[in-house]
Amino acid sequence: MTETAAPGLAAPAQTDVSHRVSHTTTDWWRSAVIYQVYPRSFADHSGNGVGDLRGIIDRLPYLSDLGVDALWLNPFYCSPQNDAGYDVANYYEVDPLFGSTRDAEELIIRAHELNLRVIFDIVPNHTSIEHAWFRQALLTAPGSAAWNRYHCVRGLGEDGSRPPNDWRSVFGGSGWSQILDPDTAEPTGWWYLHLFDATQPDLNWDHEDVRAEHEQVLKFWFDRGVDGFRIDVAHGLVKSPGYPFSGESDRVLGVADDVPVLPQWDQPGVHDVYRSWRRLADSYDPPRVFCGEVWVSTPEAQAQYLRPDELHTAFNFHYLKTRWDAEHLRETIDHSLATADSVSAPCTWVLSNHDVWRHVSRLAPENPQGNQDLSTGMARARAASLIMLALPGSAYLYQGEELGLPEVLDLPAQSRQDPIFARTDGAALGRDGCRVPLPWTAQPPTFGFNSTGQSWLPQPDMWGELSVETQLRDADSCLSMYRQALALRADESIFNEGTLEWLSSPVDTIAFRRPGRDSVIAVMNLSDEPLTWMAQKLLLASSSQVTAEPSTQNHALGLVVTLAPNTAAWVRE
Ligand code: TEU
Repeated sequence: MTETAAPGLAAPAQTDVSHRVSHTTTDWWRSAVIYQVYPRSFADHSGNGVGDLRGIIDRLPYLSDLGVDALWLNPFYCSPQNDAGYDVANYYEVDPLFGSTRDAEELIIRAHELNLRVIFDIVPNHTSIEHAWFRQALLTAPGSAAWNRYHCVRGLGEDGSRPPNDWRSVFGGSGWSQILDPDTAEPTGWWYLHLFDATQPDLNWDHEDVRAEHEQVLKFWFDRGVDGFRIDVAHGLVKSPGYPFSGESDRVLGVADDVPVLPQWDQPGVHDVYRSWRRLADSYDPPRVFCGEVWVSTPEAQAQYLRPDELHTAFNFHYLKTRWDAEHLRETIDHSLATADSVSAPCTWVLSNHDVWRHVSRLAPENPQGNQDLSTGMARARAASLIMLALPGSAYLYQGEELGLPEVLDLPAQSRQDPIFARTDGAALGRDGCRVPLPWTAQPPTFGFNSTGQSWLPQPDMWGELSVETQLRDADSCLSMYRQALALRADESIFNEGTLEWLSSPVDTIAFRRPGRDSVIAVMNLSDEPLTWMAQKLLLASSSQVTAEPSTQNHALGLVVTLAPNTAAWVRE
């Protein structure tokens, strides 16, 4: 296949796919690096201002050259886009905003040609209000059979004018909306549950239609070659019977918060669903895989979803939430590895995604003027990512983190589309700041995102210096670090094996060895002082703020590696 250069980019170097986890490795998911593509902001082939599937196809060579093993695409199915596609109206059709079903099938084929696996997204907790099931229910009296696929419950009070209980929406406000009479538009005293936006009615997973239909959706895309699914809100499908009050406070759940134990989440019945889905995935050759979005209170609770007859992996949000603190980081890594190991599952590591502040900004301290110190944030993010890629298990990269993109905090209110912003009347900014379209070239106003100059969210001026084009030319860029780390990770078999051994290191630093034929040591300096480390060879540094000089002593390890504050390195002893 001749590789064409993506618009605005030089033709990529001949892609060497030999080093990647081979396509025939059925347990590729145990150590893969999976790149999250947020289709609406990745690349816009059609020029309508929103990214699309052909934009992803155009840039598959970029992803292959980056060195990732697989892609995860956020939803692109038919949807009114009230929650950026997480309000699905029809799984069997690609929304025209993103292209066609044929484009999706071609994307899978072209990715496989580059030995990239493809994971789609499934959203089983709820549908869109425009899904055929909900539209059918709206035409019938509340409480009738058509409503049984959802949570349709009589309200409290004589006239049912109060919600059935105190369950909240993750996006703010009540988790219930009252059903109106289809003819008179009068309140009926019946309510439907929506743990997210009011346009995302929760499905009733006790209903056989709901279970059967979702397995049909899995088969439809498995049969078209997709290698697996990321499961949205995997912890939410089954609700506690009788809708007991939860005592939940009225606040928007943020990523920094500890996830409370509530009756609407993480119920035991959910595991039957995934045991059935696992049987279906295992019936394919090669077997298909699942990664669950499981926002639960502890790693132990998450491990229940990773038993050998359930999901293969789940996002390790406990690692994502770790503070810039050596002891907390060490504890979280050990805790994560131990709980995943308790069910023979691999650990996953993730620092950013489409729901949380980008980690350049999350790790940026405030400067004396009270603003974000993005320079330190970038240094810390590069170091944290280098350490993440040295950990045993699989890692998820969110599009643009390889460019060191920060959270965009000053988007104009009128451009924001996250329902969290609207439902909280702007009290919570929501998630648009981590969803700004990517910069491919240094040319404003859309920096190579498309050629028409419009994008669904405005891109900041700094996108030019952070663009792919700019960073490909800079050996010390963030992008260059990711490319080198992924190439080394693929070539050094030790990263696919075993666990890690902590090494003693000064306070506010961490160091661990990945044992193997030629063991590698990963070191990170979270302190405010330089750290020196003796080594034979400096394999990779998080930035040029890590230097190496021959030792003047006749030390067995001939190299003195000096790590400035907020840097990391891979070395060989
Ligand atoms: O997110 C589920 C979810 O719980 C997150 O919203 C998380 O709790 C919160 O954002 C942390 O700050 C999934 C999708 O990732 C998200 O984009 C969707 O909006 C949501 O489900 C509804 O489908």
